[in-house]
Parts: sequence; C-alpha cells; structure tokens
Amino acid sequence: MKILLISPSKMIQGDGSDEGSLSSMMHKGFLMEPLNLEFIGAMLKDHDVELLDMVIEPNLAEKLGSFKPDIVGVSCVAIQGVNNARKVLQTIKEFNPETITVAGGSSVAFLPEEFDNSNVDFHVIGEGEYTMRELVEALESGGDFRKIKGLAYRENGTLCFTEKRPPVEDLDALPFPARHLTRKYFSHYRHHQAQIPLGSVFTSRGCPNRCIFCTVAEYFGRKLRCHSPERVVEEILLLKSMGINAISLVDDNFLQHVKRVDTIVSLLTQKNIQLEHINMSARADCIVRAGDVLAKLKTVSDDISICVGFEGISDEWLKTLKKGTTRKINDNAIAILKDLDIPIAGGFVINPDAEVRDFRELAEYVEEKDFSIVTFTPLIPLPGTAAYAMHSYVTRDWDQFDGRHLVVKTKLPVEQFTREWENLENLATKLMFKHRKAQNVLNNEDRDTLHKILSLKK
Ligand code: B12
Ligand code: SF4
Repeated sequence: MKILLISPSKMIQGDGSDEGSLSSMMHKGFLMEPLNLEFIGAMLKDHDVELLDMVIEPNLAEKLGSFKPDIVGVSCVAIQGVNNARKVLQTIKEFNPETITVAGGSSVAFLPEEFDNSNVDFHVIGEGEYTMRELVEALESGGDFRKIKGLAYRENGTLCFTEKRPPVEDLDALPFPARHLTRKYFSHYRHHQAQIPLGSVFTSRGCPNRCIFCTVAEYFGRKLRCHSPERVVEEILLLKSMGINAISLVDDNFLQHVKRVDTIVSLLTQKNIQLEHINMSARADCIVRAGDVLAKLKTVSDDISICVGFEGISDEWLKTLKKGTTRKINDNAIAILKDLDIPIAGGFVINPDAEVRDFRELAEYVEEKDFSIVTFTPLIPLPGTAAYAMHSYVTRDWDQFDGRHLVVKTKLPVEQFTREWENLENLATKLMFKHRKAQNVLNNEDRDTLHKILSLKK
C-alpha cells in the first residue's frame, strides 16, 4: 500500500503576534527529525512509504497529488499542535475522501474528542509501531481491525476503543528508525545549541517520576524501558555513517540509570567515537549522581549541552510540582555543570500564584548562576496530567497552550504577571547574548532584530 506519514508544521501562531520574539526566533533555529514517524515507517518496510516534514515542505496538496497515498498517518504529540493537525487531516479528506487517515501521538490519546470527526478514520493510542503495522495489514487484507489493540475508530457516529495496547517491552526488537525517509531533510535538522546537522536517538522510554505537569509517565508508563547500550552505540555509528556528528539524546532523562549511561560512554570510548556535539535532557538529581560519567563523556565530545528541568527555586514550589528535587539539589547540579564547563541550560515553571518578589528572586538566581539558555513557562496544565484538574482555565484554545500564553488564572492581575514574565524573558535574551555559543541559534537577520529589541529596552 502507499502510505504517507506527515509531521505537521511547527506551531503556527494564530495571530503571528510572537513574530520577532526570542522564542519565535529560537524555534526557527530548532528543528529535529520526526523520530516517531521514522519508528513507524521502519515497521512498514513491505509497503511504499514516504514521509513529509511540513516544516520543510509545507505544500501538502502537491504531495498528495504526486504520491496519491492510500493511507496517510499524521502525528500530533504536543497539545499546541492539535488544531494544526486537525487542519492537516481535513485537507487530506478534502483532497480525496477515499484516503484512509490515521492520527497518532500523545495529544490524540489524551484528547480523543478533538479527533472524533469524519476527517479521522483511526486513532492510534499509545506507542504506534505494532498497532500501525497491524492496521495496515488488516486494511490491505480486509481483516478485522476491531481486534487490533491500541486503536479507536468511528462506527455509527460513535468513537469506539479497542483493547489497550501495552507499551513495547523489548525496545531492541524494534528496527532502527527509518532515516532513509528523512535523509533529504537532514541538513535542516538542528538544535539551538548546535547549528550543524543533528541526529536524534531515543534510548529509553517511560519515566518513574510523576511531576504533576508532565504527560510522559502517563503516556509511556512509569517503568523505564531501555535500549541496550550496544544498540544505542550502533545507532550513533549509523548516524555517523550518514555524516552526522551531532547527537541529541532525546530521552526525557538520559541520566536516569547512571550505570547504564556509564556502559554507553565506555563503549563509545572503546570504539574511539568522537562527536562534535552531544545534547540531552536530564534531571538535576541525576546530574548530581552522574558527575563522573559526564566527565568521561567529555572525552567523546567536549561540546555537551544538557537541558535541565529545574522548575523552581523554592522547595515549596518543587514539592507542589512533585518534582522530587530541592533547591539544594539544583544548586549542586549547577555546581557540577560549572566544574565540567557545561553551559547551564534549563527551564523554570512559573507558579500562577507567583507574587512580584517571586519573579524578582527567580531573576536574581538565574543571573547569579549565569545561565546560558533559560526558559520561563507559566504552568500549563496538560490533559492527562495531575495538574489538569487543579486549575481554573482562562482559555481552552489549544493554540494558546504553547508556553507563550497564560492559560490558567493568576494571583497577580494579568497585566502585572505578564510584565514580570516579560522581564524574565528579557533577562533570558540578555544571558543568551552574553554566551556567545547560544547566539548561534539565530540567523543574521534575527540577530540584528534582537540587538535592536535589546537596545530599545535598555
Ligand atoms: C525531542 C522532543 C522535541 C523536539 C521535536 C521532535 C520532533 N521532531 O517532533 C523539539 C525540541 C523541537 C520539541 C519541541 C516541543 N516540544 Co517536545 N519533546 C521531545 C521529546 C523529548 C521526544 C520526542 C520523541 O522523539 N519521542 C520519541 C517518539 C518515538 O515518541 P512519540 O513522538 O510519542 O511517538 C510514538 C507515539 O506517540 C506514536 N505516534 C506518534 N505520532 C504518530 C503518528 C502516527 C500516524 C502513528 C500511527 C503513531 C504515532 O507512535 C510513536 C512510536 O511509538 C518528547 C518527550 C517524549 N518522551 O516523547 C517531548 C514532548 C513531546 N514535547 C513537549 C512539548 C511541550 C514541546 C513544545 C511545546 C515545547 C515548547 N514549549 O516549545 C515544543 C512543541 C513542538 C511542536 N512541534 O509542536 C511535550 C508534549 C506535552 C504535551 N502533551 O503537549 C513532551 C511530551 C515533553 C514533556 N516532558 O512534556 N520537542
Ligand atoms: S518532567 Fe521529566 S522527570 Fe518529571 S515526570 Fe516528566 S519526564 Fe519524568
């Protein structure tokens, strides 16, 4: 069968109001391979599969016209992409109502009602590799898709769910992501800390923690499932054979099992693998435990960036978020990163009940610790998280759940909250400019615009 897999364009801001902001500029320099669709594509090797990354090739109608797919799969992982994914699905059906459409990703699982319409034939709920393969087989052979686990479909105007599909237990049994589908796009895949072609490797799924604002544990499960260190290194070698020398380890917390990471690093060293850049996300408490391993990793690449969800500077707020860390742990992690000469990069979640002094203390902390890259996001309670039921919303427009708008009520008047938040954003911009490397994210035109914005704000 002819199957088109679509990664819809990045968040389209409805009113374009953030054009010229730091975040919109950062997003321009920030595009990564759609691993989800590459994992799915790898399971469909008996079919004629193509992948469309709409950030790079936005002309959907042209692709539909030239490829004429029987089935189109559309991913929707971040909630702010819901409306956009819905539009893409609508365009596919308008183009040819006979095309079978499949939507997958965590937002489809957590908000099935948003995809319950005649533009969507199937919802894939949860990890999609086996579900999609079985679905395509059933559609081709006329088999009964109702027996396939992890699906939702419309029947007589009602959304029906099949039995739940458990997460993939043996990750190494999955084929490597089908990068032949995205090879043509690879020169575009970059990270804000590495402006050279970048490969992504997802070495583990699941998270044993339960931060109240995060969907990962609910979606991928609380048990950490890992690829073997040998498979991780093999995948890095495959990327190197494609000429890729910068790697993003996109696990939610790459350092969760320090011993495993140590084995990966030893294997990389034994094989004399050198990389121009490595980035990862990690928790502060794991950084504290992984200092020695990180020092060893620096012999593989002396350019490492780690994005840390610090989330807060008060133990009370960290406790409310159920982060399982403290300010002391954050301080210790920062000290280790400084010792290793790894830039301090990370994010904070702003409490909707924050007072002016909380904003000011956060600004002082970030400036004193000399962050290179820092993001400040007011709490966004996502469907599927514990935080979702705990707040009063000011909007349920998913376009606004993008980290740049307030979606829940704040204690301070909105104008005052927004002013304080803007001050933090300006500080983030200033710090980014101070650290030469971080500026690489911007192209020359954006850099000039930002210089202008900053000088006006002085
Ligand atoms: C790498 C990454 C990114 C990359 C982009 C990667 C990419 N090309 O898509 C960057 C850094 C750019 C990014 C940006 C953002 N991200 Co992000 N990102 C991740 C991260 C860490 C890994 C993604 C990944 O590769 N996963 C591995 C694949 C295999 O998993 P998957 O995508 O879920 O796909 C599986 C299933 O969902 C399903 N599936 C998915 N799509 C489809 C489609 C079909 C047809 C089928 C059948 C099945 C299927 O099958 C897949 C295989 O099992 C995830 C966390 C995570 N654990 O997934 C966060 C995550 C997805 N991101 C998140 C967020 C919030 C964002 C941002 C909004 C951040 C911001 N404020 O700007 C932006 C939004 C970008 C956008 N496009 O809308 C949240 C989403 C929360 C939510 N429910 O809304 C997550 C869960 C992180 C978190 N801890 O909260 N992100
Ligand atoms: S924020 Fe990180 S540590 Fe917390 S539940 Fe999500 S993935 Fe796990």
